[in-house]
Amino acid sequence: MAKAKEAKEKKSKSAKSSTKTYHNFIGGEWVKSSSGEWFTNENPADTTDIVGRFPLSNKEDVDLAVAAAKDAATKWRRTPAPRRAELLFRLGEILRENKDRYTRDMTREMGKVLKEAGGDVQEAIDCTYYTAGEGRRLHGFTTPAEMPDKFAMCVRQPVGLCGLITPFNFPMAIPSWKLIPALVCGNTVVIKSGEDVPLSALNLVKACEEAGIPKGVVNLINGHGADVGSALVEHEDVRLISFTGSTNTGRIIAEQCARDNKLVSLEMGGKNAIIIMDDADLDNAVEGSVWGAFGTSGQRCTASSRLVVHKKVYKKFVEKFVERVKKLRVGNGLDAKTDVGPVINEDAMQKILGYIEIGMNVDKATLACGGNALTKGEYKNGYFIEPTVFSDVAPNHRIGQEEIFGPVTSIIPFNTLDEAIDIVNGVKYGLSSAIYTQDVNQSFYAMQELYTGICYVNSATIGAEVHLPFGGTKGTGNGHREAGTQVLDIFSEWKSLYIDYSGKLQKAQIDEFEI
Ligand code: UN1
Repeated sequence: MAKAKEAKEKKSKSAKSSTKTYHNFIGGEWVKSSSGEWFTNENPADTTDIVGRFPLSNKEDVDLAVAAAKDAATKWRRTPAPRRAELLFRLGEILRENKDRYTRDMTREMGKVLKEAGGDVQEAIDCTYYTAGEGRRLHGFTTPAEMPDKFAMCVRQPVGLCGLITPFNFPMAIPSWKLIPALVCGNTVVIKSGEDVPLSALNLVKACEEAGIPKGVVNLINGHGADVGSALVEHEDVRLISFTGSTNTGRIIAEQCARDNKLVSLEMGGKNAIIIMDDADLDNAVEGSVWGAFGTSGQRCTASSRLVVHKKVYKKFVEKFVERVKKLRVGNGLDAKTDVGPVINEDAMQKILGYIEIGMNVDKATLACGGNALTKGEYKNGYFIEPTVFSDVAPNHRIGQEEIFGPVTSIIPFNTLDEAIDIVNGVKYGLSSAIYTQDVNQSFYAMQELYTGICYVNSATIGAEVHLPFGGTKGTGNGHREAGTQVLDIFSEWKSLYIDYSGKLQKAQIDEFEI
């Protein structure tokens, strides 16, 4: 793993002088890193295609960004929320106008096919419009006080300076899920985006600048998690860390935040499953399973990495599914004919191939199709893996338990709905689940019993919309939800207000009131 990183850094130093150069955004200025070093952003479908070079930042840069966010905090907090929201609506317009350009940039740096990259940008647009509307709501509540001539109410206040750490798989949508609610609530932010996809977050931040969001309110630092991410997490002026990424990193962040008494919201792994009942519309279930398992090359926290299939339709389903998967076209996401793009980098490729190895040689499941890296011809400069299906997987197999985050899915047979529910729930994660059935009783029973943050009926485990809460149970998170109005509970804190207009001392819980 370290080797791949080293190679990448070496390459960055030798990047051609014609390579486009991008900067950090600190206090409203586009600046290089204090080290003066750079890293390159490559197209994972063709690593000879260099998207650009970005500042390789360190703690010093984080300190500057945090100082800028701190300076901007009071003015931004005191800006009326509807005024803050006006800027966010303007941001939504800019994102909409530039959607095609952002989409291409994203496919080039991340690899997902153009249609999906367009969906990712669209999700950022949806999130921006939806959450900007909160500028005229941010509802609190009033409630009666227990004393006469006394008023009680509750309002939201910003938490303060937020560090936002985002992953590679949704390069614009996930930064927007954190940034927009943080801003509408009146916080200032420092973003550390995924180092494999720095351009999409930069496009979002540039659009914030164009929308007129004041200097210092939004700051962006590029670089590696070990340098920039941890400096942000450890900085004493950062009040909240919002993180999406791996469970291991999330745990380290949570431990650090606990020591420093920081707020922290975590969105981590998943091992999502679709149940396919014997009465399901099989063709529909096959289409949904292909989309859920291989969309974004399986690199979604919500990917359908287990297909739990009723024994009565098992053979038929496996046949139809494998036939359909074999037809998927793997290739460069910029080619409109491609169904499945590359995976993000060499480390990811090795990890996924490692799991395929485990599936074959440790779990001894049946490799129903795929299983190979694609390394020749059009694939030779990218990170491509064949869409891979394992059948006859047991619920406790490693490939049935651990998050693979790649184009690999496992088919597990079952006999009864209760058994299927136990299989779905029998992993350490709890993000998303789904059931295909025509039976209303079975679907409601499953919705009740599946212990996940998101549950679908007659569609795959992916496809969450921005106005519903997003997040998971158990090892997926720490109880928070992004999106919806629920995200406001991450980026604001409640303040209870009591106003006594009786003109005398009244003691709650002590004074008696004569009726
Ligand atoms: C993720 O899975 O990493 O629900 C985010 C979906 C998208 C967001 C996914 N709207 O599939």
